[in-house]
Amino acid sequence: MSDQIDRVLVCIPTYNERDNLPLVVRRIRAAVPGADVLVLDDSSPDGTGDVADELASADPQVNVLHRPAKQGLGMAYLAGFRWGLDRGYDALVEMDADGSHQPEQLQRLLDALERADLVIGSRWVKGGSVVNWPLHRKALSVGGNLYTRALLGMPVHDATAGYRAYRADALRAMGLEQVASQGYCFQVDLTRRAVRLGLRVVEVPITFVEREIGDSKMSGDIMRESLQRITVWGVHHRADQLRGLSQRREPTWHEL
Ligand SMILES: Nc1nc2c(ncn2[C@@H]2O[C@H](COP(=O)(O)OP(=O)(O)O)[C@@H](O)[C@H]2O)c(=O)[nH]1
Ligand SMILES: [Mg+2]
Repeated sequence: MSDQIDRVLVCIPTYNERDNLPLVVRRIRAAVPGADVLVLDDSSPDGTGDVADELASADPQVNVLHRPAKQGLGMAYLAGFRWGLDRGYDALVEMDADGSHQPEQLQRLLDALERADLVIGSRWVKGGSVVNWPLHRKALSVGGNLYTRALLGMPVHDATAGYRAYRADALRAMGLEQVASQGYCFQVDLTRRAVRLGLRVVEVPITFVEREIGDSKMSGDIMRESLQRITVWGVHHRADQLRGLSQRREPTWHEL
C-alpha cells in the first residue's frame, strides 16, 4: 500500500440538515483547507440539497451527490466512497452533518492514518468523551459496543462510531459491493471487514458533541437492523471459531 496521503475527501450524509450543513462545511474548510467535501443528500424534504448546491457553486472544493430517496446512512456512504475512489482520493472520511464530529479534530484522524488503514474517532477510549447526550443514548452506545465486542470479539472500543478516516486501498479491499447494511450498523460492518482482512485499525479519542439544531434520525428500525445483523455476524464468527478449534484438536484425538 502506498503511504502517501495527499487527497482527502470528507463525505457528509445529510437528511434534513439545512441549518447545520453550512456551519459544518465552513468549519471543515477552515480546519483542513486541503480537504475536499462531498455532501450525500437523500432528497431531504427541508431543501438541504439546494443549500448544498449553493455551497458547491461558491466553492470548487465542495461537491454534492443528490440521491433519489432516503435509503439510510450506509447506502449514502457507499455511493460517496464509490465517487471518491473513482476520482483517485487517497483518504475518505466519514463525518456527520450536525456538528457532533468536530472538524477541528479531523487532522488528528488524518495524522493517525499515516500509520493505519482505518482510523476511528472513538468516544470510548481514554481521552474520548460525549457532550450533552441523554442517558439513554449513552446507554445505547455503550451497550451496543459491549454486545458487538462480546459477539464479534473485535479489539475495538467504539465499533459503532461514525467519525472515521479510511485509506482508499483499504476500502477497495473490503468488498463494498457486498455491503448490505443500510443504517448505523454499516459502521460495525466496515470495522468487521477491516479486522478480518488484518488491516491496521487505530482508535483516536474524540469529543462527540450532541447536535443543537435539528433532529436525530435514530429509529427503532435502525436499531432492529443493527441488532439482527450483529447477532448473525456473531453467530457466524463463533461458528468459525468452533470449526477452527475442532480442526486444531483433530491430531490430538488421533494421537489418543
Ligand atoms: N443521506 C442520508 N443521511 C442520513 C440518513 N440518516 C441519517 N443521515 C445523516 O447521518 C448523520 C447522523 O445522523 P443523526 O441523525 O445525527 O444520528 P445520531 O447522531 O446517531 O443521532 C447526519 O448527518 C444525518 O443527516 C439517511 O437515510 N440518508
Ligand atoms: Mg447526530
